[in-house]
Amino acid sequence: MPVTCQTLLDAHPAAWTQATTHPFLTGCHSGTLLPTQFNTWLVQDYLFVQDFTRMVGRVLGAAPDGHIDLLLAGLSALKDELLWFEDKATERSLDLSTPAQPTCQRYREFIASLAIAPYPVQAIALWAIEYAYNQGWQLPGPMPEPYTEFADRWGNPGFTEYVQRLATQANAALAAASSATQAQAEAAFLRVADLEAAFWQMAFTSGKEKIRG
Ligand code: HMH
Repeated sequence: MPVTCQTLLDAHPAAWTQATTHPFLTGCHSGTLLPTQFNTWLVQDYLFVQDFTRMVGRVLGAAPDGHIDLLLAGLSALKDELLWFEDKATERSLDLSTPAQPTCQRYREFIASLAIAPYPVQAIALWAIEYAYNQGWQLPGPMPEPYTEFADRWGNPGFTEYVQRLATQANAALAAASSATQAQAEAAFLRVADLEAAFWQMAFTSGKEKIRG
Protein backbone atom coordinates (compact mmCIF):
# COMPACT_ATOMS: atom_id res chain seq x y z
CA MET A 1 0.00 0.00 0.00
CA PRO A 2 1.63 3.27 -1.10
CA VAL A 3 1.76 6.26 1.21
CA THR A 4 -0.73 8.98 0.22
CA CYS A 5 -1.72 12.30 1.74
CA GLN A 6 -4.78 10.60 3.19
CA THR A 7 -2.89 7.63 4.70
CA LEU A 8 -0.52 10.10 6.38
CA LEU A 9 -3.43 12.09 7.86
CA ASP A 10 -5.11 8.86 9.00
CA ALA A 11 -1.91 7.50 10.57
CA HIS A 12 -1.04 10.70 12.47
CA PRO A 13 -4.21 12.47 13.59
CA ALA A 14 -2.71 13.90 16.80
CA ALA A 15 0.33 15.38 15.04
CA TRP A 16 -1.93 16.94 12.42
CA THR A 17 -4.35 18.36 14.97
CA GLN A 18 -1.42 20.05 16.74
CA ALA A 19 -0.30 21.53 13.43
CA THR A 20 -3.70 23.02 12.60
CA THR A 21 -5.31 23.99 15.91
CA HIS A 22 -3.75 26.39 18.35
CA PRO A 23 -4.76 29.09 20.88
CA PHE A 24 -3.28 31.57 18.39
CA LEU A 25 -5.97 30.71 15.84
CA THR A 26 -8.83 30.43 18.33
CA GLY A 27 -7.58 33.72 19.80
CA CYS A 28 -7.99 35.36 16.38
CA HIS A 29 -11.49 33.93 16.22
CA SER A 30 -12.53 35.06 19.70
CA GLY A 31 -10.78 38.43 19.51
CA THR A 32 -8.54 37.70 22.52
CA LEU A 33 -5.24 37.58 20.64
CA LEU A 34 -2.98 40.54 21.40
CA PRO A 35 -1.84 42.72 18.50
CA THR A 36 1.79 42.01 19.41
CA GLN A 37 1.16 38.28 19.12
CA PHE A 38 -0.40 38.74 15.71
CA ASN A 39 2.32 41.12 14.53
CA THR A 40 5.03 38.69 15.62
CA TRP A 41 3.37 36.00 13.52
CA LEU A 42 3.01 38.35 10.55
CA VAL A 43 6.68 39.36 10.43
CA GLN A 44 7.98 35.83 11.05
CA ASP A 45 5.59 34.35 8.48
CA TYR A 46 6.80 36.84 5.88
CA LEU A 47 10.34 35.60 6.53
CA PHE A 48 9.09 32.02 6.23
CA VAL A 49 7.19 32.68 2.99
CA GLN A 50 10.25 34.27 1.38
CA ASP A 51 12.13 31.00 1.84
CA PHE A 52 9.04 28.92 1.09
CA THR A 53 8.90 30.66 -2.30
CA ARG A 54 12.47 29.53 -2.93
CA MET A 55 11.43 26.00 -1.94
CA VAL A 56 8.52 25.99 -4.41
CA GLY A 57 10.94 27.15 -7.10
CA ARG A 58 13.11 24.12 -6.35
CA VAL A 59 10.09 21.77 -6.34
CA LEU A 60 9.22 23.15 -9.78
CA GLY A 61 12.77 22.44 -10.90
CA ALA A 62 12.41 18.78 -9.85
CA ALA A 63 8.85 18.26 -11.15
CA PRO A 64 7.76 16.02 -14.02
CA ASP A 65 6.22 17.71 -17.09
CA GLY A 66 2.62 17.29 -16.00
CA HIS A 67 3.19 19.00 -12.65
CA ILE A 68 4.76 22.21 -13.89
CA ASP A 69 1.56 24.14 -14.62
CA LEU A 70 0.19 23.90 -11.07
CA LEU A 71 3.52 24.79 -9.48
CA LEU A 72 3.87 27.82 -11.73
CA ALA A 73 0.43 28.98 -10.62
CA GLY A 74 1.55 28.46 -7.03
CA LEU A 75 4.64 30.59 -7.57
CA SER A 76 2.53 33.30 -9.16
CA ALA A 77 0.24 33.32 -6.11
CA LEU A 78 3.30 33.56 -3.86
CA LYS A 79 4.50 36.64 -5.74
CA ASP A 80 1.17 38.27 -4.89
CA GLU A 81 1.35 36.96 -1.32
CA LEU A 82 4.77 38.48 -0.62
CA LEU A 83 3.56 41.90 -1.85
CA TRP A 84 0.43 41.51 0.29
CA PHE A 85 2.55 40.72 3.38
CA GLU A 86 4.56 43.88 2.68
CA ASP A 87 1.33 45.93 2.51
CA LYS A 88 0.06 44.42 5.78
CA ALA A 89 3.38 45.16 7.47
CA THR A 90 3.30 48.77 6.26
CA GLU A 91 -0.29 49.20 7.52
CA ARG A 92 0.85 47.99 10.94
CA SER A 93 4.19 49.84 10.89
CA LEU A 94 6.13 46.58 11.23
CA ASP A 95 9.79 46.16 10.36
CA LEU A 96 10.21 43.21 7.99
CA SER A 97 13.99 43.27 8.37
CA THR A 98 13.53 41.81 11.87
CA PRO A 99 15.74 38.71 12.42
CA ALA A 100 14.10 35.29 12.21
CA GLN A 101 13.33 33.74 15.59
CA PRO A 102 14.91 30.31 16.24
CA THR A 103 11.69 28.42 15.47
CA CYS A 104 11.23 30.27 12.17
CA GLN A 105 14.88 29.65 11.38
CA ARG A 106 14.53 25.92 12.10
CA TYR A 107 11.57 25.74 9.71
CA ARG A 108 13.51 27.65 7.03
CA GLU A 109 16.45 25.28 7.42
CA PHE A 110 14.16 22.27 7.09
CA ILE A 111 12.58 23.51 3.85
CA ALA A 112 16.03 24.38 2.49
CA SER A 113 17.17 20.83 3.30
CA LEU A 114 14.43 19.41 1.05
CA ALA A 115 16.47 20.57 -1.96
CA ILE A 116 18.28 17.23 -2.00
CA ALA A 117 15.19 15.11 -1.24
CA PRO A 118 13.55 13.03 -3.99
CA TYR A 119 10.68 14.81 -5.78
CA PRO A 120 7.89 12.78 -4.08
CA VAL A 121 9.22 13.87 -0.67
CA GLN A 122 9.31 17.51 -1.78
CA ALA A 123 5.78 17.19 -3.17
CA ILE A 124 4.42 15.79 0.11
CA ALA A 125 6.13 18.51 2.14
CA LEU A 126 4.72 21.21 -0.15
CA TRP A 127 1.21 19.82 0.14
CA ALA A 128 1.48 19.49 3.94
CA ILE A 129 2.73 23.06 4.37
CA GLU A 130 -0.14 24.49 2.32
CA TYR A 131 -2.79 22.16 3.75
CA ALA A 132 -1.77 23.12 7.30
CA TYR A 133 -2.71 26.75 6.65
CA ASN A 134 -5.71 25.85 4.49
CA GLN A 135 -7.18 23.93 7.42
CA GLY A 136 -5.77 25.92 10.30
CA TRP A 137 -7.25 29.24 9.23
CA GLN A 138 -10.68 27.71 8.54
CA LEU A 139 -11.18 25.37 11.49
CA PRO A 140 -12.07 28.01 14.12
CA GLY A 141 -14.97 29.25 11.93
CA PRO A 142 -15.43 32.67 10.30
CA MET A 143 -12.73 35.10 11.47
CA PRO A 144 -13.70 38.58 12.66
CA GLU A 145 -11.88 41.73 11.54
CA PRO A 146 -9.00 42.42 11.24
CA TYR A 147 -8.31 38.73 10.60
CA THR A 148 -10.91 38.03 7.90
CA GLU A 149 -8.54 38.61 4.98
CA PHE A 150 -5.89 36.40 6.59
CA ALA A 151 -8.31 33.50 6.99
CA ASP A 152 -9.59 34.08 3.47
CA ARG A 153 -6.13 34.05 1.91
CA TRP A 154 -5.57 30.44 2.93
CA GLY A 155 -9.21 29.35 3.21
CA ASN A 156 -10.74 30.59 -0.03
CA PRO A 157 -12.16 28.00 -2.46
CA GLY A 158 -9.45 28.62 -5.07
CA PHE A 159 -6.70 27.97 -2.55
CA THR A 160 -8.53 24.89 -1.27
CA GLU A 161 -8.64 23.54 -4.82
CA TYR A 162 -4.93 24.32 -5.28
CA VAL A 163 -4.13 22.30 -2.15
CA GLN A 164 -6.26 19.39 -3.38
CA ARG A 165 -4.39 19.41 -6.68
CA LEU A 166 -1.06 19.45 -4.80
CA ALA A 167 -2.27 16.32 -2.96
CA THR A 168 -3.17 14.62 -6.25
CA GLN A 169 0.31 15.37 -7.63
CA ALA A 170 2.06 14.22 -4.45
CA ASN A 171 0.04 10.98 -4.47
CA ALA A 172 0.94 10.32 -8.09
CA ALA A 173 4.63 10.91 -7.41
CA LEU A 174 4.56 8.65 -4.35
CA ALA A 175 2.75 5.83 -6.14
CA ALA A 176 5.88 5.13 -8.16
CA ALA A 177 8.34 5.74 -5.30
CA SER A 178 10.53 3.22 -3.49
CA SER A 179 9.64 2.22 0.06
CA ALA A 180 12.65 4.23 1.29
CA THR A 181 11.28 7.35 -0.41
CA GLN A 182 7.82 6.65 1.01
CA ALA A 183 9.34 6.44 4.49
CA GLN A 184 11.18 9.70 3.87
CA ALA A 185 7.90 11.30 2.79
CA GLU A 186 6.24 10.22 6.02
CA ALA A 187 9.12 11.67 8.05
CA ALA A 188 8.83 14.96 6.12
CA PHE A 189 5.08 15.10 6.81
CA LEU A 190 5.69 14.62 10.54
CA ARG A 191 8.43 17.25 10.50
CA VAL A 192 6.09 19.76 8.86
CA ALA A 193 3.41 18.98 11.45
CA ASP A 194 5.87 19.58 14.32
CA LEU A 195 7.24 22.79 12.84
CA GLU A 196 3.74 24.16 12.17
CA ALA A 197 2.77 23.62 15.81
CA ALA A 198 6.02 25.22 16.97
CA PHE A 199 5.48 28.21 14.68
CA TRP A 200 2.09 29.03 16.22
CA GLN A 201 3.55 28.59 19.68
CA MET A 202 6.45 30.93 18.83
CA ALA A 203 4.12 33.74 17.81
CA PHE A 204 1.73 33.12 20.69
CA THR A 205 4.36 33.25 23.45
CA SER A 206 6.86 35.77 22.08
CA GLY A 207 4.15 38.33 21.48
CA LYS A 208 3.09 37.96 25.10
CA GLU A 209 6.63 38.37 26.41
CA LYS A 210 6.95 41.67 24.60
CA ILE A 211 3.86 42.99 26.41
CA ARG A 212 5.32 42.05 29.78
CA GLY A 213 8.43 43.98 28.76
C1 HMH B 1 4.38 28.67 8.88
N1 HMH B 1 3.14 27.45 7.17
C2 HMH B 1 3.60 28.63 7.62
N2 HMH B 1 3.36 29.75 6.97
C3 HMH B 1 2.65 29.73 5.82
N3 HMH B 1 2.42 30.91 5.18
C4 HMH B 1 2.15 28.52 5.32
C5 HMH B 1 2.43 27.38 6.04
C6 HMH B 1 1.31 28.40 4.07
O1 HMH B 1 1.86 28.95 2.99
